Amino acid sequence: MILIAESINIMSRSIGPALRNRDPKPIQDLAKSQVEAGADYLDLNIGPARKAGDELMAWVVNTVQEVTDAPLSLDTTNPVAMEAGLKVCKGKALINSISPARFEEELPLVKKYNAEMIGLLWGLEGMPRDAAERGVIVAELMYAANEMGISNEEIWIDPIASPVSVEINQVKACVEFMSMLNDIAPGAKSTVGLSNISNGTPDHLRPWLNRTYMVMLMRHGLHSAIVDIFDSELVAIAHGERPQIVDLVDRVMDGERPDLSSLSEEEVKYVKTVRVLTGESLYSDSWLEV
Ligand code: THG
Repeated sequence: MILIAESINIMSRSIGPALRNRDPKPIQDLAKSQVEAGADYLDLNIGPARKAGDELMAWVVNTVQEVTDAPLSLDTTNPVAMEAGLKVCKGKALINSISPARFEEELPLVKKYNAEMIGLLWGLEGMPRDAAERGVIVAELMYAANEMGISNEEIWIDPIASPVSVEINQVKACVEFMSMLNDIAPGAKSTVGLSNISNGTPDHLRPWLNRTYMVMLMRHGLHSAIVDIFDSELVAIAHGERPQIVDLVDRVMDGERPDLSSLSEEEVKYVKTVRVLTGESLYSDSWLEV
C-alpha cells in the first residue's frame, strides 16, 4: 500500500506557524523524518490559503524538495495556489483534492502538469449520505475527468472518512463503497484520510481506530491512505508485516466471534475496535475497556 504522510499541514500546532512565518527548518526536519518513517508521498496541506496562497505553496514545495525527492501530494482549495505548487514540483504531483464544485478550475491542471489526482466524493449538495450517493458522485467525476483526457488509473478516489464519534453510518458507508469502487470505476485507485476516523478521540487511543479501519478497507483493495506515518504499527500492517492481525480483523468482519480469553491483549483491542467500526458496539471513549 502507498502511504501518504499527513503531518505537514497548516492546522498543525507546530507546523502551522512555520508555514506562516516561512521558517524552513521545522518543515524540512519533519519532511525527512516522515520519509524515514516510511512515507511514499508527503502531503503538503496549506488549507484554503486565500492570502498569498500561490507564494506559500511554491515556497513549501521548494522547501521540501531541498531535502527529499519523495513524491508530493499538494493540498489546497485555492486553484491559483495549486498551480503555483505544480509549476515548481519536480516529480509527478498528486493533486489533493478535486471535487465537483471545483472541476472547472482543477481538472485542467491535472492534464497541464501531467499530474495524478485525488477525487474527493464531496457532492455539489455536500457530504454524500451513503454508499450509493458516493457511487453517483464517482460516476460524475470519472466522466468529467475522462472527458478531459484523464484516465481512470490517474484518479485516486477518496470516499471521505468521518469521525466514528460523530457518524457511524458514514464509517460503514465508506467500507461498503470501497467494495463497489472497482465495479463503478475499473482501474481507478483509492485513498482515505485515516486520521479523520479518530478525530475527537483521546490521542493515545487514536491508533487503534486508524489501524483497524485501514485493515477493514484493505480487504476491499484500498490502494493508499493518508496517515500518521509515525504510527509504526500502522506502517507495519500496511506493509503486510502483521498478517495475523489482518486475518483476525477479516474473521470478525465475517461475523466470527472469537473467544476473547484465547487472544492477546492487543488482539482483543482489534476485535473490540472492529465491532465499534462495524456499528455492532456503540462508540464511547472507553470502548476498549468495556
Ligand atoms: N482526504 C484527503 N485529504 C485530506 C483528508 C482526507 N487531508 C487532510 C486530512 N483529511 C488528512 N490529514 C490530517 C492531518 C492531521 C490530522 C488529521 C488528518 C490530525 N492532526 C492532529 C489533530 O488535529 O489533533 C494533530 C495536529 C498537530 O497539532 O500536529 O489529526 O480525508 N484527500
